[in-house]
Amino acid sequence: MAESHTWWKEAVIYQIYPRSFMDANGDGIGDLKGITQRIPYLSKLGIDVVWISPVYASPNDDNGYDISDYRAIMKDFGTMADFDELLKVAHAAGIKIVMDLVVNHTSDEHAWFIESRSSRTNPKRDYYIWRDGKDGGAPNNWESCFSGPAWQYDEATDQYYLHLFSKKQPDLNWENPKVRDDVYDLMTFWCDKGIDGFRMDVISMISKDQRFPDGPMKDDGYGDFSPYCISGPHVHEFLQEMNARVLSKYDLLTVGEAAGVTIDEAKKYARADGKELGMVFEFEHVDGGNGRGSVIEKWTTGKPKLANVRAILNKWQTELEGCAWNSLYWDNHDQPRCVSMFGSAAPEYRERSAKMLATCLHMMKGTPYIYQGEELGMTNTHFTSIDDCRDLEEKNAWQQFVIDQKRVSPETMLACFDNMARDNARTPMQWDASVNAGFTTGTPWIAVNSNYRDINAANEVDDPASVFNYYKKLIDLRHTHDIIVYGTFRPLLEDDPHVYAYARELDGKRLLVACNWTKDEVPCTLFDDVQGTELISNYPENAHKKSALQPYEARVVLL
Ligand code: TEU
Ligand code: CA
Repeated sequence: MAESHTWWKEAVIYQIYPRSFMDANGDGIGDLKGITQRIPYLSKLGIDVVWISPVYASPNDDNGYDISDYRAIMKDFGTMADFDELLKVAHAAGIKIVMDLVVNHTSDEHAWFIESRSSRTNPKRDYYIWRDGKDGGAPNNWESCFSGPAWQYDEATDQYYLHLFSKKQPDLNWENPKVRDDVYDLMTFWCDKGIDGFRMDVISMISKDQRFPDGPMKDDGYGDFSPYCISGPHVHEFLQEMNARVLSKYDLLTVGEAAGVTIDEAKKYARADGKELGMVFEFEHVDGGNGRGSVIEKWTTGKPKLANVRAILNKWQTELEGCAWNSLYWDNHDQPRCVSMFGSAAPEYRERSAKMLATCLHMMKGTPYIYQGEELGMTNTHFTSIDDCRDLEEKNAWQQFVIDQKRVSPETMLACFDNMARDNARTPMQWDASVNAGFTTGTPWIAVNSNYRDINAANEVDDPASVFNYYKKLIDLRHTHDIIVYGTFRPLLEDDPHVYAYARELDGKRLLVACNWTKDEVPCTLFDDVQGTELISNYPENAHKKSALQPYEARVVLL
């Protein structure tokens, strides 16, 4: 099937974590008015779409991924009028707005759950997943993503409810058609307001194996739910129904966050005929398979290996070709900063490696996502104690592995947090060198990264050699060269220990891309004797060396 051309395949998406982006009222928490103030900055960068992490009413157990009212704006972030103003200003600037749809679960403070837990006979009881205990304990051995059992005992009705995330995030029962009707209604509410799409939180988990069997034992003594909750028996039926009932009625970008998704499943979620979603976020290149090793569970001080990352991304590039559309990302609000994880945050290499990583990703086939601050080369922060942490994933892991199980020393756990805690991505956006990096005039809800005086937007926006303007140029290139959007992907140098190289081909044109993933000069003859136009590099064109790539050098040549 010839590849269909559409706006969201040609777009570059910018993710905003509203709590940490810009605080307009001085309470130390980012808000909608703050985002509106920064639309000119986003226009200058040249992005096409903003994906905003959840802004709905929430008690913030998981910073908004625990929603208590889908039709109201979280008080911390402002009002519905503020949202309407942001949508208007963004659209006037030619920027589309994509909302974060979190419907695998709600907050336990949502009206549906308050009714559901009130009695076994309440009409909303089956909006959630309630089961009797077994052998005096939970219905099965599953562990939640945030440590501890995935079942919470509720004394009032002597049953357990399922929560694959925190106990304040009870899973919705998607088997119940009334739940699906209510979800489609709330989606329609936002589509009718004029939004331009949805990022769908853990959408691969909405269909569970209704037998709820024990999962394979993990090394922390709990069972793994993923064989029974990821890409479950009815997930595609539900998404095709969602598409028919809502998505197909609007011109939307849809991207499913699909933890655990395989290539074969991705071809169903992001099928080319558009009957489910537009694309998915796969996790393979940011999970343990990327060669980073493990101290315990996801936690490690290790770094990914080029061979692993390349094999994973090349597989996704080549195997989805013509069948489904890729999303492209290094960073988001759940991941450490890419320059720290995949590149080098060392002062002598930070900018070069940030530009190299950006080149490596943005010249691939798929829709690229830029996470707030990635375009500045922002880095991981440093945790001196658990008190520096705000994220419940970190706090719960600390309690489980350091305090309760004593399996990891405090020093090692803090080193793991430095390497990969989600809070690394959630420190305030660094706007300038003023107090709190210009993010707030109040006390920020989470500490600003101490390097904000050196790394901030004010230092970069007018500097043609900055990471910001490198990202801007990559975005411009994608907007002007169809080969970058629609060209086929062909791996090159697949066994090279240092260089990630590939070609893109379209209508007889060829794009050569090569990226040195190391801090050393390495041999590379890819560009020797080729006649072409250099589209971008993180080294001056007159500084290239024959048959070599310099530390973290990236080159893109159009033949
Ligand atoms: O993340 C789902 C998810 O898979 C994460 O648990 C991720 O694997 C983990 O954070 C990596 O350490 C989504 C949201 O992006 C995340 O912020 C929420 O906490 C989670 O769902 C629950 O809504
Ligand atoms: Ca605020």
